[in-house]
Amino acid sequence: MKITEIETIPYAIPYTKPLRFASGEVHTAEHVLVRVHTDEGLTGVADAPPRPFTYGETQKSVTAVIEDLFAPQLMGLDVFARERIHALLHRTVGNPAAKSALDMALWDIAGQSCGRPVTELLGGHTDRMRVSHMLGFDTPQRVAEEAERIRATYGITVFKVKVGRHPVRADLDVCRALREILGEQVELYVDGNRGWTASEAATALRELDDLGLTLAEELCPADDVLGRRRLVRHCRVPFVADESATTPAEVTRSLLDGDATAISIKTARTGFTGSQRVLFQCEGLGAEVVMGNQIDGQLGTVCTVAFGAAHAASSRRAGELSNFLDMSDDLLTESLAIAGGTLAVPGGPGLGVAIDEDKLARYRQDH
Ligand code: MUC
Ligand code: MG
Repeated sequence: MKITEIETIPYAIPYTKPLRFASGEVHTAEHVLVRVHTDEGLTGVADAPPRPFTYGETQKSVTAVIEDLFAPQLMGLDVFARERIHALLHRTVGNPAAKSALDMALWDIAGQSCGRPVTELLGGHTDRMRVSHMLGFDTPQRVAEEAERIRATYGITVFKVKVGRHPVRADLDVCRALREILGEQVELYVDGNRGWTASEAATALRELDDLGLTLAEELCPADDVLGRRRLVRHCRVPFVADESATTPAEVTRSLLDGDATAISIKTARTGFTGSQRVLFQCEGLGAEVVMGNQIDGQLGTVCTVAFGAAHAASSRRAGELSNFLDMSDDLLTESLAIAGGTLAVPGGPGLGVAIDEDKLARYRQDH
């Protein structure tokens, strides 16, 4: 089955509530919908969420690199020649969201062509994941109110708290308020998006020691080589590398060098093929993984839960699957529903979802 056309459709959907964190903030989902068409009439779809502050990609760069470089190289290739396709894509450095969207759209086609969900092709371990909700910067009272609302509405009891502000106290107060108001039954962990120095992070972890945090993510830059290693060595919970370890090679170096003891896997930046490489390496090296969220919409979230649920090691911890709740609208014909603190993988062939063409026409920005 041959690739005949690749569409890149920029679209913009506002957030009802912006997400603020140490390395940036997001007010509008300015993503690119990628559709791969074939000579057998099957079409694969995936979403590319550019994050300029982390990977340097923008909506325009994603569209341009696919249209100008990748699409001409991939035209006419067999959709199942994944290794050949990846060899071509990797002749260009960077551009993780653009490459990942192409990879996942091809898996969508593979699933459709054999009538099975992608999650089964990837591993078929389970059909759902527990959900972790991400809490952005705000006052202690407002963050706690949001967490209470999310727990009451969706049954979510795992929260990732964004930290990395100055003064450090602002974040410590938020974490303490969450524990006091939500009680011992919720799981809390923190993500600094490299906002603190290693010594600020060490002080913060000491101050939060009694809160029972379960993970600490990117509290300081991995480029602060010795400080970061010292921090990781003394951290009592798994220290997660997210944006500092975004390829299988970076993951290996990060774990072997002592820059991290766990890894965040994001399908938006390693697709399904690269995410499996990262996951299997982590298993081989004895490092835990978390399914992370690149501030995905519903289509991106479907990819994350499909991958996470497919393997024992990626479904063990709650996955970050709820950022889409703060979007004012989305593109899928059927909305995802989080209930009882879990999200089920859609059941149909491929990714099991369809794009609402009326909504796409409303939000697309290319005409
Ligand atoms: C996270 O885990 O860091 C913020 C930026 C991004 O790309 O992902 C988010 C969440
Ligand atoms: Mg992170």
